[in-house]
Amino acid sequence: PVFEYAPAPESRAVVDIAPSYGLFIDGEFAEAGDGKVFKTLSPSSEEVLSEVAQAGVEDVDRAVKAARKAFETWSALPGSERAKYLFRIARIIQERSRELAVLESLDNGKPIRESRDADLPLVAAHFFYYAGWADKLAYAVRGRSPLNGTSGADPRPLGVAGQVIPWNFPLLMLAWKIAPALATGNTVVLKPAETTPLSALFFADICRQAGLPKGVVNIVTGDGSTGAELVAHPGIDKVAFTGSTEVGKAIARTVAGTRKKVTLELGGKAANIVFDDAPLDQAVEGIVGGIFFNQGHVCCAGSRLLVQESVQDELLDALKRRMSTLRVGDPLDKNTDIGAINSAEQLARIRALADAGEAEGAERWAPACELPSSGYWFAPTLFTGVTQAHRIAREEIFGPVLSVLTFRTPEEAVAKANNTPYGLSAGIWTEKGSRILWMANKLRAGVVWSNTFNKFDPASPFGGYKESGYGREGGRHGLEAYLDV
Ligand code: TXE
Repeated sequence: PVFEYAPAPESRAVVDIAPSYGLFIDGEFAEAGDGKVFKTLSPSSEEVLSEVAQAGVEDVDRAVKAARKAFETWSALPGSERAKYLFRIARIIQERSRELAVLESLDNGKPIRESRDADLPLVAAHFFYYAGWADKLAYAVRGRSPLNGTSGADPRPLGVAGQVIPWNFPLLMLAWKIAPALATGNTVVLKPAETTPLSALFFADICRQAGLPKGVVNIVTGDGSTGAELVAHPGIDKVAFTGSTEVGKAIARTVAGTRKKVTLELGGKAANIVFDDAPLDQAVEGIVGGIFFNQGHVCCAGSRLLVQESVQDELLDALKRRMSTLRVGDPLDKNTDIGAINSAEQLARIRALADAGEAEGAERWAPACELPSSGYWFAPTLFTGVTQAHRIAREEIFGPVLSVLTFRTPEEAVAKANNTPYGLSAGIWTEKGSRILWMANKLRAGVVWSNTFNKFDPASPFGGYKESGYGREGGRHGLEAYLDV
């Protein structure tokens, strides 16, 4: 039976979305040079939220030049002064967090509970965390030679960072990119994804509210062509990208012949590995959060469940019971667990891969749930009888679809978990501490969680092995991506 509940909608009136937005260049909002615009929709209703400027090559050039000019003064500020701006931005984000959470849920489709309780607190936390680094860099990174006490290392900003971000965590990915870049004295031109441009434009307004000097942050909205222009611009010193592996490879090719430094955070196909001694109720929560959080639009999502054969039946029964209580629907409803799929294109990708799973012989299961009639939706879905040859075991689905495989021994679990071109994250569920240490050492993944999943902290480095990209964001390691020493 469909789960019954009383809707509890968050007020949409807390956010005032203008009918149109320009590009944010040199501290001002301006139309694109050629006047081009595109529409951004709410994926839960298909309603047009606003019209946004599509930046062309000349707009990108203006933004890069503004960032270059601002770099001269911004990089020369004492770290303690840069920190003040970052602290101010962090506090304004906290003050405006309800408005920003509603905006993010409208433009992205994610449940308000997640944007309110996960995205926004983490966005503020990133700005606070990197604000704290801004005045400590010299002491933390500079080292004096023990031989003569005079020679040493001096950390310097790279210059102008061109940053391209995806649509799954629009404001959080912006924070991951902008906070460390500014703390280290770089200036920024950032391009948000074409389906979720609004929170970056609200962030531009926050920069003005914080009195951030003009040109330090520039936002150019547009599609992949704008991203490609930005990455190729000769005035950029550093490229930071989060998105698909395919585009990441194209960007690596573009910058290969230049002096630009680059960090790439790309796709994933994480294994969530459950042993028969694991606390099963806790594991079920971790599996559900691991794959259904943010509709599965998560690069480190636990999209492959590896379960020890002896506990398979018990675990899958409990998992199905739990999945039957998940509420799919209005992102602004505080009861909602799974919101809308971000775009028609992404929905088509998820459907195609799920259909391939069935065609290749895996068994498909989804709880009874009523999906809204307009907007883009996909029910939480489980595939059992999956083999390593199946596409749903190999390819990133980036949706609420879990593929279940089994194993007998820890060695087999490691071999299967590592049998993927990706290497972003993994999860281990067991009561045995020695096994956690042994497994964590063997797993080729940038992040390994044990007896938990999808836990984030601005102090922890995040990034991938293999085709999940290179470089780390977050923590002290995240500073290195923006510094020459
Ligand atoms: O990604 P794109 P898409 C994966 C996920 C998803 C698939 C496709 O599997 O199903 O990618 O999603 C900009 N030069 N991830 O098509 O195209 C684009 O405008 C420079 C995983 O949305 O990579 C957007 O701002 N930039 C991922 C950003 O790149 C370009 C998150 C991401 O879009 C460009 C998103 C180009 N040539 C998707 N082409 C993760 N790691 O979390 C596009 N862009």
